[in-house]
Amino acid sequence: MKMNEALSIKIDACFSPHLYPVYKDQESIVVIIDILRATSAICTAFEHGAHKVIPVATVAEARDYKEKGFKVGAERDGIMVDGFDFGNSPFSYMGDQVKDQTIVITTTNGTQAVEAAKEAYKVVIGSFINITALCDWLIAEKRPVLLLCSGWKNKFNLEDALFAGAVTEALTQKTEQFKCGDACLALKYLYQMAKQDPVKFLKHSSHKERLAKLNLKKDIKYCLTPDLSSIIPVLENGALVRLPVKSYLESAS
Ligand code: 3SL
Repeated sequence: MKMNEALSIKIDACFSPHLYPVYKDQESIVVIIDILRATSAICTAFEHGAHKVIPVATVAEARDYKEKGFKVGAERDGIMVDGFDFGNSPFSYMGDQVKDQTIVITTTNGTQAVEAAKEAYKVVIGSFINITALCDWLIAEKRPVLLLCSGWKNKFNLEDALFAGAVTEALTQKTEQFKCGDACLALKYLYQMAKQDPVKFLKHSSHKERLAKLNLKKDIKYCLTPDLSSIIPVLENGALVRLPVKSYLESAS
């Protein structure tokens, strides 16, 4: 399906993987969002040369991969699970650790969202780190978009909502082709209140406080930094790979 007229392409936001069945359809590109920190970590791994990232929902699946010799990241409740190679800090997914590697990852919320949406028309990974490349590509695709917030244990969270609002604002500012559902319209207004100082806006958010207690302020700052990468990870046959540069450039032109 390709659509061209103004305000003809649907964009909406879903506040948690639990709500995904209510929003899902056969047409939409689903953008997985877990700003603190899974989708930021995944984008970082690709920016630092990772070949593939295999997202899995359970620690048991992650362990199976570990036993087969893969490098595996596993996080639950913000903490690295014992016996794995990485937790969920984007700073672990840098340099030689990830270059040219296939990495497996399981996290409390982000990889659950990927699991929920895996049958969608297309699943891509969004973070502030790749926001401009992602938005430019979404505009060029001319497809309905569903912004799937991973939330926290199926509840709403502020940082994923903020990013969904930022994407909605960028898409609706750059083109008139998108018609917003109420959820993403609400998040666009939220982002407009927050955008002068997103870090301050998130000051009392539950997950920011949770990570700050774990001494992860550096991670928070990094995950809110825009445009450190122009790579868009896309799900193909159960693994995240880079969206081919050629198809991105062709659709952008
Ligand atoms: O739930 C997730 O996917 C994580 O991003 C949570 S945490 O940032 O590692 O606590």
